[in-house]
Amino acid sequence: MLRITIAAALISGTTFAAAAPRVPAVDSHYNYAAGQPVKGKWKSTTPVAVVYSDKGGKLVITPEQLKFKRGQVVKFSIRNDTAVKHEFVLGTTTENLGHAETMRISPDLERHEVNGRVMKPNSTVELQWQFINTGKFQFACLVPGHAETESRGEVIVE
Ligand SMILES: [Cu+2]
Repeated sequence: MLRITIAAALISGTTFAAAAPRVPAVDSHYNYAAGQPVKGKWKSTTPVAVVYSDKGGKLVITPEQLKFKRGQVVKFSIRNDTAVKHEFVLGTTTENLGHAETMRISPDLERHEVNGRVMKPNSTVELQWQFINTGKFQFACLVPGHAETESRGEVIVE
């Protein structure tokens, strides 16, 4: 009797997994609430252009808000149209505040985080990313002095 119950539980478990949203397996190597970086060619990748520009000494990031669906793979193409170094880091507000604090303490530390890119002046970088979780996230520049003053972009995943 007990064996039958376990078998039934296993079958219903399988059915549930098949009905779950089609989100590819999360790589446990990464631990970002916003999702994970993905490499290579994907059947369906959404190209998204983000531009950092200088408007009279003030950094303007466009667009200010982006909306995606859970599971969506996005190829960000981020252009830094300014004369200074900036960063594009994807995360929750808490994650980005933590990274900003780390950079403030150790400004010379080279960042190896895979949820962002460092942009040299007048350059374009790319980041292919899959949004695994729903929620509100942000993209920000966490360079010391910038993190405190520059505007941030908002990402909503539904
Ligand atoms: Cu910046």
